[in-house]
Amino acid sequence: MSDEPQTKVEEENKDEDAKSQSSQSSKSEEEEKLFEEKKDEEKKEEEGKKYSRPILKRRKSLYEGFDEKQEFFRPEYHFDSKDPVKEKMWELMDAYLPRDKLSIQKSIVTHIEYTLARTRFEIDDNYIFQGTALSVRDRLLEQWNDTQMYIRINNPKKIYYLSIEFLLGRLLQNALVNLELEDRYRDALMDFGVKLEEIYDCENDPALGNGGLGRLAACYIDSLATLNYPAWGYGIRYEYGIFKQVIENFEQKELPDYWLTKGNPWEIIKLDLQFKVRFYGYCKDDYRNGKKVRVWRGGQEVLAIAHDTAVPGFQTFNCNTLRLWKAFPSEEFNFDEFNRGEHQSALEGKDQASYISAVLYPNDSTLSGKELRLKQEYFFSCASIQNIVNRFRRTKAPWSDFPKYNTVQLNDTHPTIALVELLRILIDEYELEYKQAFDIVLRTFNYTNHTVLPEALEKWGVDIFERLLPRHLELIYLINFYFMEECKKKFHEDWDKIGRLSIIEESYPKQIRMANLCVVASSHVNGVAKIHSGLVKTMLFKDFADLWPNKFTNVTNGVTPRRWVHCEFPELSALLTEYNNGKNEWLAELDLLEDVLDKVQKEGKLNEFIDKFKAAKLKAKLRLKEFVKTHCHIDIDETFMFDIMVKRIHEYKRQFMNCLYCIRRYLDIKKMSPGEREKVNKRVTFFGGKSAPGYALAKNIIKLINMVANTVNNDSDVNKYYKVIFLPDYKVSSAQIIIPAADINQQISTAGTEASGTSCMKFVMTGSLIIGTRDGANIEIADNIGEDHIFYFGKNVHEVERIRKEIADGRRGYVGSRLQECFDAILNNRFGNTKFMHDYINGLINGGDFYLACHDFYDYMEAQKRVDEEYQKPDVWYKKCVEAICKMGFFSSDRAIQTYANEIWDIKPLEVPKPSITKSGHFVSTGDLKNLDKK
Ligand code: NBG
Repeated sequence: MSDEPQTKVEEENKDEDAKSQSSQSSKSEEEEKLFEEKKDEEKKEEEGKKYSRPILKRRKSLYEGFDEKQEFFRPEYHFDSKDPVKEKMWELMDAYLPRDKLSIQKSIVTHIEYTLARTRFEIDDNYIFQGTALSVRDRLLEQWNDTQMYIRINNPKKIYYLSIEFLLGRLLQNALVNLELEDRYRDALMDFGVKLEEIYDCENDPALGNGGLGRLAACYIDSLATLNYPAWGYGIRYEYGIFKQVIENFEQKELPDYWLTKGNPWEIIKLDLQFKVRFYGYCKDDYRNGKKVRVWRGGQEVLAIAHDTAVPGFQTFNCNTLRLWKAFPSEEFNFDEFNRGEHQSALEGKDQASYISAVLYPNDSTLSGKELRLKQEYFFSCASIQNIVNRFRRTKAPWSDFPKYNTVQLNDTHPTIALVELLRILIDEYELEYKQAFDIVLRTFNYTNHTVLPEALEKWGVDIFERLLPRHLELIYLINFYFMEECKKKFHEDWDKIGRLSIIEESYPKQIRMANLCVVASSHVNGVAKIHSGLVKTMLFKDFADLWPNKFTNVTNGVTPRRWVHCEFPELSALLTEYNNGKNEWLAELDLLEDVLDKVQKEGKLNEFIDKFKAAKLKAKLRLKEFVKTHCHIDIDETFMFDIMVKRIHEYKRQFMNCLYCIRRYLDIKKMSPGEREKVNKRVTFFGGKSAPGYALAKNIIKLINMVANTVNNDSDVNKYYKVIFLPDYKVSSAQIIIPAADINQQISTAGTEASGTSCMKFVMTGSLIIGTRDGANIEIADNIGEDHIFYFGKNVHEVERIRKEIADGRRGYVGSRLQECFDAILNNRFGNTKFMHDYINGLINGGDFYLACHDFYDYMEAQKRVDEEYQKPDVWYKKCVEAICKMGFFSSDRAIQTYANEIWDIKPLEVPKPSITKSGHFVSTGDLKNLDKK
């Protein structure tokens, strides 16, 4: 290849390279300066202030400046042996699909007729959705195939993100945005008389997760692709996602969420990519080539079959894989039995196997002990590890290189068994010595902790393990044996401490502490916010931190601005692009918004910017108003302040405290004269979120909220000034309507309980302010946007500890008259028969206020007062919103992934060649392609 640039894209890159070379001379000086600045920033960070802004290579559109008719070609590969038949095929496959409107339209109708077999006379929006999605998928597949091939040839270190949940949300818009084709498709569909936005609404929302943890995994795979990391997400392809919530007679009812009613246009089922997963059975010693080995035999085998979804990055050609495993029976259907008339038993094994991946478990506290759940955990961990091991073995590198090429991130403890599975494969199948095998495991795995609540820490009874995974239990004992030896050397006779460190809890029945196992066998353990990581180190895993202080670290969570700003709030996205010189690169580098703010201020355009933001916010509020009308049949006024709290319902998150405040507000307005009422800051308080089906208190709180809402909304003295709405079935797609409409959002967990919380990031990025405690991500948001931009209240984590002790000693139990009145309203059944809350309230009053709902209430009311006052000063309010939006760069999931990559995974990006405008535009030299098999 000559040195001349072959394409416009390359030419631009070359320019950049040249620029960076010509600046070599001054580089050291500049570097010096940067280094100094960085040191300063780090110092600030130490002080708990701002973080150091990374210097990234600027992103830009891949297609900017090209005509829609421009043809793009694929990279060519050099092969050792030329096969004429293949040459012909390759020639036919050498160009990417055209991106012009007509070609897009043709591809949509072609899919409707030839893939979906629909006649021209019966095309409805659902078919248009599917045709559109399939047409987009075609484009994803080209990128996906090229990326996978490029990764295989270059064999870089890979990151595997194991998560039992991926709460993806709808995929069509996200794919179009990342492919930079949203406007083209909008135009294309407009010619069919169809609005793209209406087509988005036809997509079922894949809700394969409970809440924050699953959604985080979805944001992270988006960022991994965007930042060009060779990454795989591994999980379970559930048939039923988290249940659908309906409210009947004020109560939550759960309906099954079969999300595949319209099929799933995105997934690629790889029937040939399957692994056997064994359960039950027995272990015994055996001899292989004269060597004693341990084998695991018998039991039941099921097949895990790969269901892949392509994960495109934004403004890059890289496209990664989300691989979800679905369970199938491993043996063929038993025809003999069937013919003998034993229909039931012939089908039994088949049913049992497919149960494994059928349903996502809601995060009940009663999960432990559910055998099917442990089966799910092992099922996907085992298939994923086999897949990873096979991929590695193809490279023929020695086992000692395994950690050099692979790193695995455990998203919470649910996939912990994966590390035991790798150990098992290394020892039992490849006959490595324990020490070497364990060292490989240790250097490969990392673990993210997502909660410090003791009841949410996974433990499994030894008995259930013994039955289901007998060999894994032996290996866990072995790990623990060596670990305990180490502890004894270090802590001598401190048996309490050693007991706490042990992977096995000597309770009755004995339990395996999955979190301890993770810590022992991972190189890094991280929390998800600064305060949370601190608690992980100083409380939850204090004993471990004494042993291995350097193992513990923090990676503050982040969210993807592609979905959580651009897709959910298009008017705001357009505004930010407008003020960023018409360029949307801020979507890949959210820090740029700080420059936008500086520029707007310097040019004296801040007021104009704020006015436009206000207009955008109004549009978002009107969308929510419409949504409320459709789903709750209630009219709300968009000029009211929208006050929103959406998240899973849990005692520690304190929706109950918010509900008490709703009651307080209602009682106050009720007592006012008409004249006084006119001065009230008009508000709608929104709640949304699901309770785990078995969590009685959370369900009662939902019922109470709905009953209070019913009273408030039907009271003509009050409803002109205040309303309360419970938004049913909160999920990713409705979050995208709800979040951007907020003026204020509530993040009010008891300090020290919410590991991070990520909705607060989405709220602030779309221009609402937080009323919240010094907990989770709130703290770092305040550090970044300024404390005067958040309505803080409540006891901090140290005070919480102290007060809890006082409560326990019987020295505390304060309610006070303003709160007592709220309790009385419930106790006197003012909102209907609310007897179901009486015991709980009496418990609180009598010293059971573990989450400090009473103790924080007065301070909370004060903060609410400040919110009301400030909202009445729109100049101050909206300025704060806009400033906050522009200072949220730190909370992009791109930053979070960058941190994992640098500090935990030690992994480099691998950028796939961009499409070329000339044939033979660029070459990728390969070795012997024949060695690269399909997997
Ligand atoms: C949740 C925390 C949230 C956090 C998410 C993502 C679990 C176990 N934990 O605070 O409660 O934002 O994880 O880290 O679901």
